[in-house]
Parts: sequence; C-alpha cells; structure tokens
Amino acid sequence: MGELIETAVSPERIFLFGVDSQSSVDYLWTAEDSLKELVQLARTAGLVVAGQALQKRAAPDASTYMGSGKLQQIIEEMELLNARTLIVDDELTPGQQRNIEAKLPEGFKVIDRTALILDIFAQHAHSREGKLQVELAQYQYRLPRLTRLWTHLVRQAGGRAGGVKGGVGLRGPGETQLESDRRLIRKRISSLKSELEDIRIHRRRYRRRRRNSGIPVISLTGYTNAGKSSLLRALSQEDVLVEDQLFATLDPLTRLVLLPGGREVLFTDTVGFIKRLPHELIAAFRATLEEIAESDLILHLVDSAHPKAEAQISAVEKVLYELGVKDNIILKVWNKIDKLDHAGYMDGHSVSISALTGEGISELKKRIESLLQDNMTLVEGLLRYREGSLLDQIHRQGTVELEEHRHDGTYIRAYVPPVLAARLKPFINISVPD
Ligand SMILES: Nc1nc2c(ncn2[C@@H]2O[C@H](COP(=O)(O)OP(=O)(O)OP(=O)(O)O)[C@@H](O)[C@H]2O)c(=O)[nH]1
Ligand SMILES: [Mg+2]
Repeated sequence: MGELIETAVSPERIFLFGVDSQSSVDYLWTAEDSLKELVQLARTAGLVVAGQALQKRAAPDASTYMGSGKLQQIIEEMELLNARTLIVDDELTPGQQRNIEAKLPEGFKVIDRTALILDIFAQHAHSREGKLQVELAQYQYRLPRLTRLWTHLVRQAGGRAGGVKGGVGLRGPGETQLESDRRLIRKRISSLKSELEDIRIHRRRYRRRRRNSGIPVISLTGYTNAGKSSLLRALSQEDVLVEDQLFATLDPLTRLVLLPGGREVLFTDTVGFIKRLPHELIAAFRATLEEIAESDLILHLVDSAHPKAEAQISAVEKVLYELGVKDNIILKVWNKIDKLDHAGYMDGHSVSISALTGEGISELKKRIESLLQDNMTLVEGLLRYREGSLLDQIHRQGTVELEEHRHDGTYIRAYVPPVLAARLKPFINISVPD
C-alpha cells in the first residue's frame, strides 16, 4: 500500500505551511502548536523538513487555501530550499487541492495533513485488518480528489481490485479515464468494506465469547506517543513495540495480566489519537475502535510532560465520545512523571505513573482492581464440591473475601463479574445481588 503515496518512497525534502486564523485554533492549541506537530508527523513519515511558514489571515482562501501572492512566495522559497513537496497543515478541499496543483511548477506537489497521516498509517499497518482499514481510508479520501495527475496511481489500484486488470477493458464508449478510475475505486471500496464487515462480525463473536468468560477487558487509550505500548510492556513484562514516533501502534495487541489480588484481566493497546484525526480513519478503524466502547474499563494515558497535555486530553475525549464512549469508567493515567520536577497528579479520578521506571504501576494495578470491583456482584453461599470448576472461575475472575471448606462444600463470599454471578445462581444457595 506504501506505493499509493509517493512520499513513502525516499527521504523527500518538504515545505510545511499553515494558516493562523481565528477559526483554526483555540487557546489551548495554537497554529504554531499544530505546525510543530506537523513537523513531527513529517519526520515520522520519513520526510526531511526543509522549511516552514505560517501565515496570519482571517480565514483560508476558499479557492487556493493561501493567497496567490503567498503561494508564489512559497514556491520561490521551495526552489531555493530544493523542496518539491508542499504540505498544508489542514484538510484541503478537493477544489483547493486542484487549484494549488495548477499553480505549482512541473514536478512539484501539494498534500494535506490528512494525506500525511494516512501515509504514516500505511507505513505502520502490518496486520491484514490494519492494511485493509488503511487502504479503505486512503481510497475514501482520494475518491473526491481524483485528478488526471493521479490516474497512474489509480491504475495500480485497479490492478488490485478483485482481479480487475487495469482500466482498459472496462471503459465504455465515450467514458473518460477519470470516470472509469472512479468506478474502479468505488468497486474496490465496496469490496474492502465487505471484507472488513466480515472481520467485524468475527471480532464481535470473539468479544462475546470473551465476555462470557468473564475476564474484564481494559482498553489503553490516549494521544499518540503518550506511552500506551510502554505501559502494556511494563504490565505484561513482554516485548511490545515502543517507539518515539507518532502512530507506532496500529494493530491492537491484547495481553493477559494478573492483578495482585489474583484476578486476570486483559489489556488492549490500540491506535493512538491525534488532533483532527481524519474522519476517514475513524470510519475505517471502527471495527477495531468499537472495542474501546465495550471494554470494562478505559485507561486514558496522558503524557504529563507534554507542554500541550491539556489540548491532547480534550482531543482524546472528543474521539472517545465519537466512538460512543459514554457510560464507561475512564481512569486518567498521567504518564512520564519521571520527566516532571514534581510528584505528578493524583486524585479520585487519576493516577500518576512512569511506564519507563515502573513508578506508580503497582498503585495503578490496585486502583484498577478496586474500580473493577465496583462493577462486580457480591455472591455468598455454599458451593458443592462437585462444582469445583465454578470455584476455579471465582478465583480467576473474582476477588475472594471468605472461603471455608466444610463437609458438604465450600462456603464462599466473593465479588464476581455479573456474568459469573448469573452462572452461579443455580449452584450457590445464598446470593446477595446488587
Ligand atoms: N521518560 C519517559 N518516556 C516514556 C514513558 N513512557 C513512554 N515513554 C516514551 O515515549 C515514547 C512513546 O512511547 P510508546 O509506548 O510507543 O507510546 P504510544 O502511546 O504507544 O504511542 P503510539 O503507538 O505511537 O500512539 C517512547 O519513546 C517511550 O520510550 C515514561 O513513563 N517516561
Ligand atoms: Mg503504541
């Protein structure tokens, strides 16, 4: 899929441009902050930032995004800096994209922030599902932006679209290349959607089975680079990919972790969020992301040493809301406290940790245990010895408060997940629901 976007091929010299307008920023997140993040995104994509410019104007120009004088100035600067690619820190409309392209000299191109993020995703997708999701997002982004310039790329796409070879045999009389390219892309989009739907159904089934097993699922969420994978590595003591890069993780990874009280839980690390996460990506990654809304507990990891931590928090909260996260319990986890010159933040709704040094991790585990307990049902009573496998489950999934071995069975008092409580009902003679 990397071949879809040329920026991935070799270290390319690029020029970044942003508009500083009233509408593009809020007080927590200025146009400069956004441009800084764009530099990081560009580096993650393997590009060399040759230069950058920020222009103050009331609003982006409706037809060329920047004024034509500014564009001319940028082109001259790019020629001096030997940069051929212009990246705009916004999502360009298809019209703006075309109009800028028309004014650029031969061999120059313009891409927007969304295309850059899509490119990083394309480079970092490894699983089959991840690749399909990114491909879908790329085509959906590209379809309305299709111009003649891109027809060679589309032909590659056509070659992969369900055995259709190129655009040739498909063109009807009088049909233009562009129209047939669009048709090919639509066809590919619908086949990708149906493949992803199959995966989604499979995931749902798997989730239901997992739910029935009673093992709680905890989702690690947060802004990209907050340290989600580092935390999973620290919790599971296993090798998990950690990189000082944006969107290092794309494929969800789940690990079984034993909490101090003996309870097993599943932690799922998933794709990070960013300001203005392209909606094509949210749509394409829905199958993966809907798992977050269904988890028993959500950890919202924050890079507490990041100067824009507050803006990142609100960006994450916005995406979570879009994903349908409303009633879930969310625990805020201030990470990277080793980088702070104070002890960090701690209150009823948050804990402070360092995934790197391990500081605060045991406190985090305890907090998780008690939050999960709030969600559990107290059961108490006598369980006959022949129901030994249920007793096992109580130990694995619950917290046992009292256990006495008597002549006719085991007398037990424990907090267990509601699913297990329901299963115990026929076997345990006293139960205290709610
Ligand atoms: N100093 C310090 N660095 C940390 C800590 N946790 C993570 N990092 C660093 O932060 C960077 C990002 O860590 P990751 O665990 O890859 O972050 P992530 O949230 O999984 O990021 P994406 O998958 O890219 O969204 C890496 O360079 C980590 O070494 C921490 O507690 N302290
Ligand atoms: Mg990660």
